[in-house]
Amino acid sequence: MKALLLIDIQNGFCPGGNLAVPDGDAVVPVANRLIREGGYDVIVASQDWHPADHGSFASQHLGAKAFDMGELSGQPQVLWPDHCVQGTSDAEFHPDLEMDEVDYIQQKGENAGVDSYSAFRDNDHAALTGLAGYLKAQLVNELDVCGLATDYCVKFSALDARDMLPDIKVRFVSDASRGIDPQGVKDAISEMKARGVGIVTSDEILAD
Ligand code: VGL
Ligand code: ZN
Repeated sequence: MKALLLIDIQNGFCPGGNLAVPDGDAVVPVANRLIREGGYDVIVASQDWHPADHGSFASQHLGAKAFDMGELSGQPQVLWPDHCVQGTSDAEFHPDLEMDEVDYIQQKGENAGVDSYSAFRDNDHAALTGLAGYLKAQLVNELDVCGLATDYCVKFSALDARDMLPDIKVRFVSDASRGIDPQGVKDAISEMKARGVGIVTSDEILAD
């Protein structure tokens, strides 16, 4: 069974959003083509879904400003602008993303005390989201990962898929993803490659 994992294609990470990724909305038409024509049996979308007082927000740290380094749950933490707060339009999926074909939505980042870049588990690895169990139950053996942002949630989700589902073939779809920092994207791609994640384009997938 082939699955597509769409990471955080939400207003907050697109132009006009609170944590806009450069060119973030460019992933939407590519994701839609994969949804329609990619031949997937299972389609999952993750949704960054923070309480208003989430500890990853710079606003929750005295004297901090967005993009400073801080600490959360005993780990170094980039302090973000308030983003993807539950129930706000910032947290909604991009309006053009074709959600009709999405089988499962995995929300994450609800615990104010820890961040969750990965759609599989919190950054401290203490709590699982349930996504690994869902994919196993669906007998998924191939997983393509894409979305926003390459250097954070996409990378951590792809690496956790490798760690937590070692029998699944995992690929990163480069043109269906955008990152926050250009060097961060390069490093993320090297790290994913080194950990056994394949790198593909949507054209390669659609040509199969
Ligand atoms: C993300 C930073 C904070 C992401 C989420 O989706 O990549 N990045 N929260
Ligand atoms: Zn977040």
